[in-house]
Amino acid sequence: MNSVLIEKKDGIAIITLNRPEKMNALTRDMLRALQQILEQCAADSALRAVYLTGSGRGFCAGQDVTDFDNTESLNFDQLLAEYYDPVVTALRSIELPVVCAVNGVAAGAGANIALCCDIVVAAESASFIQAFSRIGLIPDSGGTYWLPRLVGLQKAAALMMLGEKLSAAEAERCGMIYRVFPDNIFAGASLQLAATLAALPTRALALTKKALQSSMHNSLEEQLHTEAQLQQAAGQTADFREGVSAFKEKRQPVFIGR
Ligand code: T3D
Repeated sequence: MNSVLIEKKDGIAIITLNRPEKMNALTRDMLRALQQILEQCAADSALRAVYLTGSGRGFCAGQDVTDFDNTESLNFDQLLAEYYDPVVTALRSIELPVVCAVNGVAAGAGANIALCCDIVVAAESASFIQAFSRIGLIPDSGGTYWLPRLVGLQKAAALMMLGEKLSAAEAERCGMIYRVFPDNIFAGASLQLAATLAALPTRALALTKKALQSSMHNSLEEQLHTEAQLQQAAGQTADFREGVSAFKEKRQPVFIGR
């Protein structure tokens, strides 16, 4: 059975972490598979959105802790560079909106992979745990980059040092995620969000993603310059022409993603 599933439907790449009996804890094979799937998605011009979720009752429990058998000889530098960091980089650099649908608990690297996606939604029963301190590690997979930017330094420090479980409702309240959906409508509502994004002007969304990423380190002056450059690119798309025509003709635009 594949530990990461991919299905392409209506312009959406639905990627499912699939090791439900272990809460989708990540093995090296899974991380490699995820990297390869994201590379394929980036190269597929028919895609308009990515939807990442987990199978079973968890989203992802982070690194499979049973792989840490010989703790003395682990080379984290190499493990992160080879397995985790490429996943984070791929999710950030893919020129498609990425919805992360957190269907259950997201712990350790599982939580941080979720947080680096563009729009994170969660089922009401889901939760987030920066589990690293519980086993004597530090947060990785970009967690120390995203979490303080999302919730502020104080809250990030407390969540990461204490390793406490945060409910989906609290994660929404503090700005860690976009939205919580009741469990009974979560699958449909989160996929509908991806479908909505897939019908929008894909190039403009990709350029928006790029602009937001730059804003993390730019000065205002630099960011204004970046916006001007990216707007110039958006203005060259067929979707921009369609958006303006549709407005003038008082009809709904039909975007083609180019
Ligand atoms: O470079 C590197 O490699 C380092 C990178 C590190 C990144 C990290 O992610 S470090 C953090 C690793 N993650 C954790 O420490 C989380 C460990 N898991 C938990 O705390 C809990 O399992 C959960 C809070 C996620 C879920 O709790 P619960 O009570 O809902 O479920 P459970 O019964 O604990 O788990 C169900 C099964 O999944 C169970 O297996 P079993 O006993 O039925 O055969 C459990 O052992 C397994 N499982 C859950 N998490 C992991 C796991 N197996 C391996 N690794 C896990 N991380």
